[in-house]
Amino acid sequence: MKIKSAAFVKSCADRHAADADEFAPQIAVAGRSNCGKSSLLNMLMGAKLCKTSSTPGRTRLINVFSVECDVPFYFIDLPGYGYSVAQKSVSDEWSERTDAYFRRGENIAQVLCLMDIRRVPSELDKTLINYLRDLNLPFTVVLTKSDKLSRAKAAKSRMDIAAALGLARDNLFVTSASKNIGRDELLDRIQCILSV
Ligand SMILES: Nc1nc2c(ncn2[C@@H]2O[C@H](COP(=O)(O)OP(=O)(O)OP(=O)(O)O)[C@@H](O)[C@H]2O)c(=O)[nH]1
Ligand SMILES: [Mg+2]
Repeated sequence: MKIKSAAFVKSCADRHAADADEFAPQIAVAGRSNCGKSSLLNMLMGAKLCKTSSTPGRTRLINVFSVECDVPFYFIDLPGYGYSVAQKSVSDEWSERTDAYFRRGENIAQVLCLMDIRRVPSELDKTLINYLRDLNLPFTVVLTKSDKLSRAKAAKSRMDIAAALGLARDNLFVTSASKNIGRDELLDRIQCILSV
């Protein structure tokens, strides 16, 4: 799939998270803070539209982007979870906002669950996956930062993470935003999802 253009639409703050509902269909991006959500979106959209940062917790709002292509859709950049156990209020805030978002999620065509390929899935990662299963929301796991590992190590990590999550290996996409790896495969997958 070729993206013709992409643009920032709006940021939705806490109490106005429902403002995201009017956009359809949506491909939402979720994952731990700092796992590379905003960077992956920039790679997919071919433009630096999302703010990225080495400081975890950069994205604190629900950000909406419109994508022009054969099957136009919206990317939703969600705030990351679990960046500090000490800041409980922040994670509570995350759950409240995203929980409300997912529960209303009739326009969600797919949730991309991003995970750093170098990390064993955390309890929060597993919670997210089980939570999406419970809500019957379709998801795809996207492994990020594959440039940090050799090809062999990346392949092994993909297998281990798939096993830890109880998923088939084919359901996990390997990507690198800094090396532009996995872009075409993931965009084709998104096109398939949107075309059904
Ligand atoms: N080497 C490498 N670094 C990456 C890659 N993707 C993201 N990063 C780095 O990881 C850090 C976090 O990236 P972001 O895209 O801001 O992560 P995020 O998940 O949006 O973070 P929050 O908004 O805080 O939840 C930044 O320093 C990025 O440069 C990648 O593919 N390879
Ligand atoms: Mg971000």
